[in-house]
Formats: sequence, structure tokens, C-alpha cells
Amino acid sequence: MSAYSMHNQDKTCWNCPAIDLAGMVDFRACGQSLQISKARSDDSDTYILARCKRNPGLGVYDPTTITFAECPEWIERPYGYLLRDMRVMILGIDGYLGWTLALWLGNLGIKVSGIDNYNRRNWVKERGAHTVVPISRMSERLHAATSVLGIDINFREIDIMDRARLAEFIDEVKPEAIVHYAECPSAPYSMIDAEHAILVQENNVLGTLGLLFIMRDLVPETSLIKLGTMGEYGTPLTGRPIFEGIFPADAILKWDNREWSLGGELTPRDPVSFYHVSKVQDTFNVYESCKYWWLRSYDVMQGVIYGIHTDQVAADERLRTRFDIDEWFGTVINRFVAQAVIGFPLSIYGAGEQLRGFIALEDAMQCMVRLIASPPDPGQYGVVNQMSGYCSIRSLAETVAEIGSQEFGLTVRIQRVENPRVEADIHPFEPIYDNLPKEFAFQPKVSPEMEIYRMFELLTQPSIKQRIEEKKHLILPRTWWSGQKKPVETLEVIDEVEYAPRAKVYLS
Ligand code: USQ
Repeated sequence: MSAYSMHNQDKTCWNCPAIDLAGMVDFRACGQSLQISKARSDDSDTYILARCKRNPGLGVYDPTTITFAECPEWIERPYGYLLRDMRVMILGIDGYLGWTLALWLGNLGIKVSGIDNYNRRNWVKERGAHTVVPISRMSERLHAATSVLGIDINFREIDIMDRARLAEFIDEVKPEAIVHYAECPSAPYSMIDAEHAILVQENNVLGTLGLLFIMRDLVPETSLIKLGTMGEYGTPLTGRPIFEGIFPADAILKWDNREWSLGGELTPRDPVSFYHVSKVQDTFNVYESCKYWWLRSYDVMQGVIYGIHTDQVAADERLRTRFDIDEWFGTVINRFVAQAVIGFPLSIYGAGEQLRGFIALEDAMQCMVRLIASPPDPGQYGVVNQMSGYCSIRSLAETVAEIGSQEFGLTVRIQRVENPRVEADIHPFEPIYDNLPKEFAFQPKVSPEMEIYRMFELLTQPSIKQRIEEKKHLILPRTWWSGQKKPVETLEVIDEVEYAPRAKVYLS
């Protein structure tokens, strides 16, 4: 096993969710970091004591003395040491990411549980759309996971807003990590009208807030891995780097001939829709909970996700994950590939020079395992910008057009349409996304070309192509940030697509 994959070998019981610190640490006195509490202690050997829930025979001991590499409960796995039979609960397990992660984790021997209330299925249905890759009912998914992959998933149909039932399930399972995907992920959906904006913010913000209280009361040592978004930061026109949620120690604010270190402060947020605002509010609620109650959390600022493939979801038709292409729930690369398959000109909003971070589905799964394997310190609010590269929307369209025409013989055109969103056409963009590779040994494995190719392979299948055709009237956007109710107009159609070499810059 290479040192590369053992990124968490030096973590200790201090980070382990099987530790029981309750009643043995004066959290208020400790401040936010282990270092501070160490420095404050008179006797550095016994400054914090704990018990191991998995091995009570150890008695009361200093939790910083046993590393994951030394502990028999932590087992070497492909993405670092993993807690033996680790219990991970996925909130929103029926969604695009949730279902994919459930199978990915189950395949690694993790004991997966999850909740869902099928909101995503309902929201898509409400818009008159459907997932173009058909998905099975949950009962059939669970059955197939067991019979095809040998993965038993403990599923409960629960709405995250139903705190009593959620608490009961969490108390029963006692998860050692909770992955929180149970939110509405759509910017356009949140901009339809007041009802939709309120629904998205209620579900996302209040659902998360309730969860935090449940974790405080029932599983305070469990790590929370919460999906945020790169869109929380927006694209600041000053051109300053987009740091990973928190300013680094050497960031300086200069003003009025004076200067201050910004190190440790949350970076400014400039969300780009009411959906993104809900994620910003979540950030503050999670951050405060870590501060007040010493919860541990990673906020995953995910770039635009794309793709359809992992080995597990591809193992059987009943195990597939959903794939949306409508204006509300389809993300841009997924939409472009579907459009190319049916000869619909790829819909670039505005000039197409917007720069965005992207990550393939499979790479996102790898990141999540690495985060689960390497829990934060008690009280730590950690942030990772989860993306494997960035590029302009136009260069993405050109890459999709190139693969569609050259590898699949399709005639692919590109169109520029009015941009119904409020976003800068041209802007500086310098995202920092170092934490995952540097601290968690994440290495992207999937290039955009590879995943786009795999998407074409699946979506050109006649039955799926037919399902795209059925919903092609839902491709062009009608949801204007301004509130206008009208279809977007086409500004330009590009028949002869030039394949820009700059698209290659994005390759990881
Ligand atoms: N865009 C087009 N043509 C399209 C669709 C989108 O040009 O047909 C452009 C948009 O104007 C935008 C960019 O592509 O500049 C990305 O749009 P998107 O719909 O793929 O993604 P977005 O609305 O930003 O939201 C998605 C997910 C959301 C996640 C976010 C990450 O739905 O859950 O938070 O990506 S990020 O964009 O980094 O905030």
C-alpha cells in the first residue's frame, strides 16, 4: 500500500468517532483547537481524557496517543484507513449523488444507512420532466444492491424536516459519519417564484438546522460531511483568489495605512441564487454548531458535477442513478451531452465565457470517502473546494461537440441564448482547491473527455435517446432571475464548431 493512500495514518482517537469525550473535556475552556488546549494545559500528557466506545477495556486514556495506523479498528483500504464496519448514514440517499455514494461506500464494506422522502423525484415530476436514465423504485434498488453487489442498505423513508423520526433513526443506527445530501440542489428551481424560493430555503436551511440539534444531543462525536457549493462564493470581480471557505493565515487586509491578518476568518460569500443563499445560511449554522457544541464538520464546496458512471451503478440497470437534463435539475455538461444526442444545439447561456469548477461523479465519490476516512477534530469546521479543474462553458460545449461528432458521428451545433440568470459574462476566477489533494490525497481519476464519452455511450442507446426526445421542450430555460415569464431568445447558432485547444487546459 502506498504512502499516498494513507493520508489519515497519523490521525488519532481524537479524530475517531468511536471516542467518547463527553463529560471529560471542558469544551468552553478549550477554545477552537487542540493546540490551544494543549498549550493551556499544565500537564501536557493528561490534558484530555477519553474512552473508546469500541474498546471500553482501554479504560480512560489520552486520545492523542493511538494513531489510526496503530489502532486495530482502522483497516487499510484503497482511500486510507477506514473504521472497521463503519456506520455511515446518507441523508438524501435516493438522489443522484446519494444513491451513487451508497453503493460506493457499501462496496468498501461500510455499513450504509439512509433516509429519503423522494422529494427529488417529486420536484422533477412537478416540472413535467423525468430522469432520462430510468431509475428503479427504492425497494427494487435495495433488492438489487443486495443481490448484485452483496450490499445491504438500511433505508428508512423519512423527511429531514420530520425531526422526531430522524432523531429516532439516528439514535437507532448511531452513525459514525453523516453525509448530508438531503437538500434541493437547483438554482433555477429556487428562482421560479416565491413558493419555490421558500420551499428550497425551508427544506435546506431548516432541515440542516434541525439535524445539527439532533447531532448535538445524540451523536456529538459523529462527523458531518455536508454538501455546500462553489456558488456560495460567487465570482468576485475584484479577482482575489477564492479560498477554501476560510482565509489562510497569510492573507492580509490593508486599509488606511494599516494592515490586519484575515487568517481563520470565513471568506465573503456572494451567492448567485436563492438556492445558493440557502447554502450560505447552512454554512453559518454548521460553523456556529461546531463552535458552540464542538460538532465536527467538513463543508464540501462542490463545483458543478457531471457524469453517470461508477462501477457499482453500471453493474445492473436497476442500480443506475438518475440523470436529469431539464432546465431546473440538469447540470450543464449532462445537459450538453443529452442535447448533442438528439441534435439539439447546445445551449450556452450568454457569451459562454463564465468560468466554473467541475468534478466528475466518480471523482466526487472518491473525495467523499477520503473525507469520511479522515474525520475533523472536535469543534473543527473544515472546508474543501471540491473540483478537479475549471473552464469556460463555451469550451465545454466545444469539447462535447468534438466528442459527439468525432467519436459518435453526430452533427453537433452550438447556440448562444439569452442568459436568464444574473451572472457576469466575463470575470476573473482563481479558485483554490488544494485541501483535497494535499490533506486527503485526492487525485482525480476521470478526465472530462472520458466521462463525456461514457455519457454518450449510455445516452445514445435508443430507449434513452427516446426519453430525451420526449422532454426536449424542457431544455431551453424559461426561469428568469428577473421574474419575467418568457422563453429565452437565440442570439447565435454556430454550425461549424471550432474545437478549442483551451478546453484541454481543463484536463486534470
Ligand atoms: N449554463 C449554460 N447552459 C445551460 C446550463 C447552464 O450556459 O444549458 C451555465 C449557467 O449559466 C452557469 C453554468 O452553466 O453559469 C453552470 O450552470 P449549472 O446549471 O450546470 O449549475 P448551477 O446552477 O451553477 O448549479 C449546479 C448544481 C448545484 C451546485 C452548483 C455548483 O445544480 O447544486 O451547487 O452546480 S456551482 O455552480 O459551482 O455553484
